[in-house]
Amino acid sequence: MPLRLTPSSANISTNIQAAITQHLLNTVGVNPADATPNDLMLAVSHVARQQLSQRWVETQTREAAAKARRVVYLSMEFLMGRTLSNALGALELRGAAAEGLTQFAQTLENVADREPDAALGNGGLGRLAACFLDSMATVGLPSFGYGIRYEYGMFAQDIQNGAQMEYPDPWLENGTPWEFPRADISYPVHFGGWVEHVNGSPIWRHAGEVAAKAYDMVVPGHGTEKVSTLRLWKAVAPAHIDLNAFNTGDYARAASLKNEYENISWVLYPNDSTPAGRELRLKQEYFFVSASVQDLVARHLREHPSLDNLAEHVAIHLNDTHPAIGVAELMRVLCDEHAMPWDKAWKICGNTFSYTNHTLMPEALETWPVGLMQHVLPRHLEIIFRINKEFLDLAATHRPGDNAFLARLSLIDEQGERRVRMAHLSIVGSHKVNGVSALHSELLVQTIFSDFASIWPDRFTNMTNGVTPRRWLAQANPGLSGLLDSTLGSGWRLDLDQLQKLKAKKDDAAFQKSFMAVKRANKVRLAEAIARSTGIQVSPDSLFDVQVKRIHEYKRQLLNVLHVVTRYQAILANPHADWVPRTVIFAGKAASSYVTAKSIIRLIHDVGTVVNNDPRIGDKLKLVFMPNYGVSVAETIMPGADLSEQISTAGTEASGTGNMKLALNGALTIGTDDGANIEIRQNVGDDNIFIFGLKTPEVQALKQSGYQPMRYYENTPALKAVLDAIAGGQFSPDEPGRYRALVDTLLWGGDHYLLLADYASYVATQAQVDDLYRQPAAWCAKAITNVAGMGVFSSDRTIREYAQQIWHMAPDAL
Ligand code: 4GP
Repeated sequence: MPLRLTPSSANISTNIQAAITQHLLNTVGVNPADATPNDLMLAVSHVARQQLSQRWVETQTREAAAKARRVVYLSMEFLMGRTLSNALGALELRGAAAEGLTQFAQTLENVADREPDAALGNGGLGRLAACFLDSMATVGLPSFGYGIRYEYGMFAQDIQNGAQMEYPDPWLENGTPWEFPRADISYPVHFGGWVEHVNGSPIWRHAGEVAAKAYDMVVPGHGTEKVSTLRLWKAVAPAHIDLNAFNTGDYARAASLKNEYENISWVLYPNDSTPAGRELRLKQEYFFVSASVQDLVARHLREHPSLDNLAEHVAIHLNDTHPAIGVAELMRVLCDEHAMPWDKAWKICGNTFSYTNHTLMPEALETWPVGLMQHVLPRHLEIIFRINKEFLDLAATHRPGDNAFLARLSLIDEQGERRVRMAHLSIVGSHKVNGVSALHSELLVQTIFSDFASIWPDRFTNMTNGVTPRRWLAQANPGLSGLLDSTLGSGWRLDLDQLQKLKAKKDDAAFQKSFMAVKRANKVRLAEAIARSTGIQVSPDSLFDVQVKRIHEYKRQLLNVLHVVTRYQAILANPHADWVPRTVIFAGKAASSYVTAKSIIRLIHDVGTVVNNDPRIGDKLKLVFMPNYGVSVAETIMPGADLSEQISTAGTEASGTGNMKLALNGALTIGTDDGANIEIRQNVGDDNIFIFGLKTPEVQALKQSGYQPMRYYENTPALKAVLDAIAGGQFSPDEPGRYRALVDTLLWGGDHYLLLADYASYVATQAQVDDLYRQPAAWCAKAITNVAGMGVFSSDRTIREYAQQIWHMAPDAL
């Protein structure tokens, strides 16, 4: 029976002002007449929270009664961003809230801006997890996301003298109205010690224990009353830990002991980080996985008499290898704690787990030293050894006598310090393994996982990424959303394929006019944001050329800079030519320990300082770097972009999702044939995208034939001039040698990502971009065609594919 506890959102919407006033008085504790924007943010959040809380209770009640099959999505990262606008959108209260706030002389935008981002992720992987939660709730998939309630999320980036500085991100400092602490849901998680075998039964004599406490965030579905749950675990020292120290009056010792335990959920690790603190990272992984497995087992046992049918009721998904220890943990729980025979437990495991790989970068493939694992998780190491033995016995039957094959497949890397390969554990423990774009999935089975694919060809599959149109179009781009609503109706929010119908409008002059007016307004908004965050004035009449993503050599922000300098030199050489004014916009964080990436950020600033202040250039070229890239900054950038830079070396970007967000908001892509760019090209048509550079097989062939970057330098005068200018200190006159090493590395064997090989093709393609931009109607038709072709990139489509092909669940079943 559906529960209805307080007025529905329909009632609230008619009287939201009263509800806000009530929460100001009763929850926030301020006089409505004195309410600040922050108070109002809290009050409106509580109005929404109340509604969502009811939906949460209803959904949970229904799912428990139906003993629903659920998906459990394990992820170290959930890059949620802000919640308020999305929640109001899901409750269809955005208009009412905006209206209600006028009584307090505030706009919804200004109020929503007070909420800090929940930046519990590094980049694409974490944001994908957030889009997936939105889609799981929206398509009605019984689901739980599980992660860590980091006290400090992704570091905040500031720029000082052109250099990145990192600051802590205390997003919980003032509390958050969006979490529901579940005081009763707490599990012990153990570490260390040794294993005793008593009468053949293993007993883990652990040395330490920490409590995992649950904090829930409600994830609202759109167009449905269903919600999903993101359950985040906080590490808390067990009560007995500090008791002794307290009793003897040694408060400092008590506090430090407490810290030792609680630092497990203290801070999100930036990826690409150094080995320092790696033990803590392993503990984080096990901490949240163990708590989540205990939680799902407890839930299962509330609804079923035993764990025998676990695989029929739970699908556990590993978002990359970070939660891979879950395979060993479930085995431990089933065998050691529930006395299940190994073979039976192993079968359940295989039917329960599935795994997504997000990157081919070798340095991102996690391995843990056997010694460290022995120290932190001795019982799990034993289990991993047994899994490995049985797996290698099986593998040997495929290629008898081929020891090299077995060494490559082994869960233990025996070269040098012995290490546990978490990707191998994930593959062996799962029934399905997927990549995140067609190309990436193909490369997985051709390269790093080819040996596994030779044993289990059917285990490998593709699930091309997607993004939620609710956040990335409806919320981020109200102008375009309004235009789509009046042209197509509002159904695209839940059925993005409806955008196809826009194709018929691509040459319609009136529609083009409206479309361009929306883009122009978004560019004005973006220009204002740029001025606020950088102090630099840019013209909304210039072409907004955008590259926003983590800073990484393979993503080739440096190639973009080479083009900017090329253009700068060309304008100086030919100032009266018909230049299309351009504003090149970068944003992104570099891992704090990633020296080259930080040097690239500095170079962007140094080049910008010279170019932006050169009176001979004026508005013809501007270069800006927006600091502290995150979900909220992205929501302002995506709608204002004309050109989307997706220029990774072919074969290196697993998928990309920024490419989808930008095209969905009407930017044209300049990109390589890489990741999901290929599928974007297929969906928008070759004529509506700028593809340049070497293709994946050409990259492989060039590398094999002995790539010589120096030849490109010597044979391409423009390239030589650019590299000489950078290396010679033209952009760093205060320290002329600042970029010498960066350039020398490119020239002398360090151009691993083939910037020099792709340079000429890139620059020539940028000229085609200019040519098209000179023809506004032709440009606009292509931009509209891009939006029209993006239906397939909704994360609803992706989630339905996961549900059908991997998790074996029917969306909307309840
Ligand atoms: C990213 C990939 O680099 C990106 O291509 C992909 O779109 C995204 O995952 C989601 O699948 N990887 C990461 C990471 O963010 O930390 O490995």
